[in-house]
Amino acid sequence: MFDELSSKLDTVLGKFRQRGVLTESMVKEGLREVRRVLLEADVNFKVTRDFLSRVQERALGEDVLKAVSPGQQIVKIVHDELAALMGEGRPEIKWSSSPPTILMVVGLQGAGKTTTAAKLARRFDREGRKPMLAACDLQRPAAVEQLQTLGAQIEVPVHAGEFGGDPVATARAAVEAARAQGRNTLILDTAGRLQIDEALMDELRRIKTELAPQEILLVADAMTGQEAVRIAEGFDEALDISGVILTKMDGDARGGAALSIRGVTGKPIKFVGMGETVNDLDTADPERLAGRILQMGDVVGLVERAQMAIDQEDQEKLQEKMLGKGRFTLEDFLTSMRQVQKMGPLDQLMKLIPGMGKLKIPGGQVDPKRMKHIEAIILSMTPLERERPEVINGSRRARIAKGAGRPVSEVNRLLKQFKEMQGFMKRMKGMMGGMGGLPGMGKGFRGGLPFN
Ligand SMILES: Nc1nc2c(ncn2[C@@H]2O[C@H](COP(=O)(O)OP(=O)(O)O)[C@@H](O)[C@H]2O)c(=O)[nH]1
Ligand SMILES: [Mg+2]
Repeated sequence: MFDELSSKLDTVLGKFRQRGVLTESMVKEGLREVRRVLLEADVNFKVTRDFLSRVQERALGEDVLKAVSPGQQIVKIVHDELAALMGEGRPEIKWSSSPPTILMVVGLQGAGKTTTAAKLARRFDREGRKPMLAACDLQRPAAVEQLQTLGAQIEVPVHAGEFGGDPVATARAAVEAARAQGRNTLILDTAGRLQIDEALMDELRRIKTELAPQEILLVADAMTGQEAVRIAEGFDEALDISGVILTKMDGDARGGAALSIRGVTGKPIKFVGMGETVNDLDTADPERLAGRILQMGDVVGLVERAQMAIDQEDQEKLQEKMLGKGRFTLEDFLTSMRQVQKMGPLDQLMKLIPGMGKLKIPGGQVDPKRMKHIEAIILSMTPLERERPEVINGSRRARIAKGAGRPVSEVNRLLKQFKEMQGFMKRMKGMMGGMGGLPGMGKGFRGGLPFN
């Protein structure tokens, strides 16, 4: 997601990072580049203009220009302003104190309403709520059927209206059904059109008036770029929506839609659709969205996952060895490998690390069986050998192989990989040093390890 926007911003902001002391004209020139990137990524021009004027005002402040590393500060300002633009904190659902909580899903035809309604039901069900789906799109016979199929798949009851019937009456009956069946969360799937039209808005307004839903969530297709902004404006004017769900963010959607919708309507992006199955719905965290746009990596996600698996102290020691002055030994290799195993697939983790997204890691995943073999080999080494693998000569290799019950070729392979990894780590140290640490990265950075 946001790949295109990310990598472009990365290039522009990279220039900032390299510069020492900044002059006013350098800042302006740099921000012109940022402007071009945002517009190219389909960010609304008005949103872009307002955004840049805020950034420029802060960036031209005395403090920044005189700072030790003004470039970095500007990157940080851009990041902060992006996060602010995306909203604050994680957007929540407004739950009703007298159930059922009613959520109305609205949007144009094909935006992903029906799919998203089912995804929401799935999520709420997993969270221990008792969802019910209501099919209020009665214009196309297939629409009701589609929701019923999805409902059956996730084992959530579906209240369906009759084809050609009155959607308002159906919605009202659905509320009754939910109450009668003790379902505390009702998700209404509504009809869509190819374009915003008065008849549709009128129908939706009537449902809104009748049911007074807690949430009116606009489902918008992220692939449509600027168009999504216009649509969001239209729906917001007619219905005063409470939030937006951006679908198809798994495709090559341009990140601009998310920024623009938020900037133009002021309504939060609450969820993002990441695929066609009922599980492909993520909560939208503004900090994370902003971070991704800037290619700072999804540091929060990375840290969260790493912390689940890794003991804090171990982690700091390891990080010091990887990125600091410490020597990285085979013993550390073993520790880190065990930790990474607990974290999940390596290639996925690496995507979360700033700048590592594009990096190809051979193999990517660690095969548990190979892990066991590697472990056996390292455990057959003496402490000296683990500390200084360069002492491992031919006869030591043979002894280690025998002890581990693995062929000598495997010992050789491991030693070769370890050497490659040390090289990789050196390069990484160089990179990290060159960047001098990125905003928000600091101690939060927890690296994965490259091996296959
Ligand atoms: N890749 C992807 N496809 C999606 C997503 N959400 C919906 N779709 C697909 O978009 C198409 C239209 O979805 P549907 O729910 O029927 O849209 P509706 O007309 O608004 O109800 C279907 O083929 C869905 O599988 C998403 O987040 N990612
Ligand atoms: Mg539909």
